[in-house]
Amino acid sequence: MRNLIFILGDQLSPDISSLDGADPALDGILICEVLEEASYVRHHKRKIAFIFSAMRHFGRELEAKGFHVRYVRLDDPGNSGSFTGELLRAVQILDPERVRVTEAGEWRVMQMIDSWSSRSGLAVDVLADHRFLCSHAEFRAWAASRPELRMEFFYRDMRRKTGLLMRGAEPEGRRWNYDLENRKLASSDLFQPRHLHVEPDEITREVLDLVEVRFAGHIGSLKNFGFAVTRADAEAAARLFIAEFLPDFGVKQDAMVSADPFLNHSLLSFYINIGFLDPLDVCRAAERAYHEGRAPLNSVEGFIRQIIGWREYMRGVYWLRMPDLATANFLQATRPLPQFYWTGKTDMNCLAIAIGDTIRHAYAHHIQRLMVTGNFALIAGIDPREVHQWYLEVYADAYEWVEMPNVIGMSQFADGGFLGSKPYAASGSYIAHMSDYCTDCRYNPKKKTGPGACPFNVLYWDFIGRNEDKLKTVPRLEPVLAAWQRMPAERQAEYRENARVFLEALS
Ligand code: FAD
Ligand code: DLZ
Ligand code: SF4
Repeated sequence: MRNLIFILGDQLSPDISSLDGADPALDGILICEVLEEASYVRHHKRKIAFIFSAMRHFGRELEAKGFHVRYVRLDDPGNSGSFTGELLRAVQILDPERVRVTEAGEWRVMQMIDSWSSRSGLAVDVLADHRFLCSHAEFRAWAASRPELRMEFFYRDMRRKTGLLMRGAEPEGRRWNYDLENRKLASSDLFQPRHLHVEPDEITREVLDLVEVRFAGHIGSLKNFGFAVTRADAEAAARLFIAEFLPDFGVKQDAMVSADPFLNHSLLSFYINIGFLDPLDVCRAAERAYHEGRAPLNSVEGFIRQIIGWREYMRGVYWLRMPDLATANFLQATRPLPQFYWTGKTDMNCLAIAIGDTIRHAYAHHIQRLMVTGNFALIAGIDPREVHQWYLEVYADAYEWVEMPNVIGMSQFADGGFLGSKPYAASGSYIAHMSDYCTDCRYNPKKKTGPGACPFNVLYWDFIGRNEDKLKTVPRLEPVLAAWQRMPAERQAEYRENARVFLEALS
């Protein structure tokens, strides 16, 4: 065998760089389900089932192309349980001349890959991951050329680089960003189309049985599992999104509705992150919808920005800042994650719904992640490491390279503002304005302190007061800090005391 090509569970694309120039007559493939990956954090059951089934289907796809695929199942006798162990076993059995692998998304796995050559005695070719628009070197150079990083400027460069929504050197419509038009409220809509649900086939059913038994203690349930586990079905999900949901994606993107966990979000992050969908192809399809009059500019621009802007920016920041990002704790938050994050059992209705959706679907949309579960953890002073671990476990699209900068940086401000220009802290009035959650809550979002006051109100001002010195470095918080400083001392003390009592009860 010439090359042993190791394909990791989030590299399930025929265009992955490790397969460039691969020849079924000369090269073999290794794909393996290993306990270490499934248990280094206790992933949601749906996440493990999705990844294993997707891996099994992809293995079949490569076999159909004539490749020799060494596919190691979790329960195969002799499975060593780790990537490195499986590589060494495969090398012994298949006797390749070299090993090829596309760089891992996660720092943790790259550390393993770096040891493979010395451990196997073979040359290991580690190839860049061309699914991303911006290479590590390009991002480093971009970051080095400016005093502070801001996604908006990075995004504009990605627009120029791809030509997406560009008219020559000018952005389509003469504006780069249409977010101002996108902050609308939404309500439950009986005529809302449904997102794709794929009935499990035999391969998926077998995986569901395995996960039910082997990961019984992990969060979530496998009931009504309907993820796409093949590229073809993921492409169908993308087409459905563009036809049915993209037109109103923009206006609904910041809304939260109790009866609709998905609204007009794409639910494509699972498939993009695992390699089933190419991010640029999805953006080009959205751009076509705009040019053909099937979706308005505010929606298409907003959607494209999330992918070529935020997604690429997060990956860039992750690799720029690792390994220090993992332990960043600018606000020195130390409180343990409340138990209700694992059950959804809390009388704060917004959290009960966002966490309930998460447990049911291994999914919550961006505003729930940022402004409900993330916001609460931030203002309650939860240890960012614990928050990070929760997000990595519970979402089916979570891989450290994208989850960690979103959590540690954007949501918990633990990087001190390296990635974003302000902490996403908000009181109950934000949630009351953007959602229908408060109408069924035992707390009152208008009440600031005292019995029945929304805990977000109390915690918000406690957060500002508690972190006053550290937040002085954040220009966008100047008006909020000024409001805190103008507040009479008794009022400040009331917020602090209410928060103390609430947090004590929490722990
Ligand atoms: P849509 O709303 O339809 O957005 C379209 C696409 O844009 C997404 O599929 C995704 O690929 C991309 N995108 C949007 N926002 C971001 C972002 N901030 N960072 C990276 N990509 C983005 N995304 C993950 O893929 N994995 C994670 O583990 C993850 N953890 C997050 C944790 C927190 C605290 C926050 C605030 C955000 C996190 N995100 C994560 C980003 C975002 O919430 C999800 O990408 C999005 O909710 C996925 O659902 P969707 O496909 O319906 O997205
Ligand atoms: C998330 C995950 C899980 C649960 N299991 C596996 C697995 O058994 N085998 C595998 O190749 N990949 C798995 N993954 C995805 C990997 O964790 C992911 O490829 C790396 O984190 C990328 O750095
Ligand atoms: Fe959440 Fe406060 Fe609204 Fe209740 S009142 S749902 S706790 S924001």
